[in-house]
Amino acid sequence: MKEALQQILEDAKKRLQEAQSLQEAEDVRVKMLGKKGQLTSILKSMGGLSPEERKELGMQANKAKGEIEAMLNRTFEQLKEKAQEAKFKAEKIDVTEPGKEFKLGTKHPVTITIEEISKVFKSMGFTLVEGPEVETVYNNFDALNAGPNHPARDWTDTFYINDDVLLRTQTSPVQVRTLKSQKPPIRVFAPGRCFRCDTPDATHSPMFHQVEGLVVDEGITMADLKGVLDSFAKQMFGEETRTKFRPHHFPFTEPSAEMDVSCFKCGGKGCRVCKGSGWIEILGCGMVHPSVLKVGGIDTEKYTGFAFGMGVERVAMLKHEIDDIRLLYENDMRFIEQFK
Ligand code: 2NM
Repeated sequence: MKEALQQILEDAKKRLQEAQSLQEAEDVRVKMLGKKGQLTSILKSMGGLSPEERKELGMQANKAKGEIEAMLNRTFEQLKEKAQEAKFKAEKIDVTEPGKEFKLGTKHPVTITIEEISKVFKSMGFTLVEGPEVETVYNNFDALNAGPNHPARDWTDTFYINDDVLLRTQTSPVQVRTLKSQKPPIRVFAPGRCFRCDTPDATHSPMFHQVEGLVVDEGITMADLKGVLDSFAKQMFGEETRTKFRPHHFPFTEPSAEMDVSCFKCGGKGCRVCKGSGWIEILGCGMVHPSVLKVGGIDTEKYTGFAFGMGVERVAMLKHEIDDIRLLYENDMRFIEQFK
């Protein structure tokens, strides 16, 4: 029995020295001191011994148990420390390591252009207004003097939701809403997305952006229109820019005009950007038709107004010499990142 105890003690010592993990140490504890452990079975088998032998062996067994427990505690402590150290080592942070590079996005060229146009009109006292992309046929066409037989209303040119609702083909319905909700003096501009049923090509996209503007007050004339838009052209394309107005037709303005700017690339000599003419068509404009003002309940004896509209993609494409509108919607970062 004594030899057996000695053997258990040595065995425990050896196994605990070899234990690499807390689980291995726990396995040793169970094997030696557990209910079915080796030491326990020795204590159980003492029934057949004489009282003296039992006392002697009991003492020795308890001593061995104490020693094993002490070894176990030490081993547990050491292994816990080791595990803690390994954890710290794995979590160590090198504060001198350079930071991970992260990529900041860039603004889309259409957004940049809207912001540039907006800045100019804000500086002239215009207020930004917005309206829904899903509009009534009335606000998009009827209120703008484009009656039931106007060609722009054709279902092949317009995305109709139903007979009375469509995707706006221009931002003018925002001006209609403004005329109905505000009293003169009115000075607003409306940037936004528009939709037309076009097959995409280098210059057409079924979704595009416009910025339109509207001024209504007493005594507004074509001279105000020309002054504001000439000033816009100079702020947008450079102080040396000249403008010219050509007669045109729009259903919602009378008279109507298109404004050309002298080519900001060649200064008017003729180049690739202006297709050799020295001039670039930039926007449509005119004096708001009295029947449009009347829709807004505005007294046409007292008030007059002018309005204008321009394509944002067209301005962006001219400024940055982009030759295909589809490049703006492909989300190719190599393209987008060029406009910082
Ligand atoms: C253009 C050209 C000319 C325009 C007119 C109006 C309204 F609602 F006041 F009548 N808003 N926008 C207008 C005038 C738009 O875009 C080429």
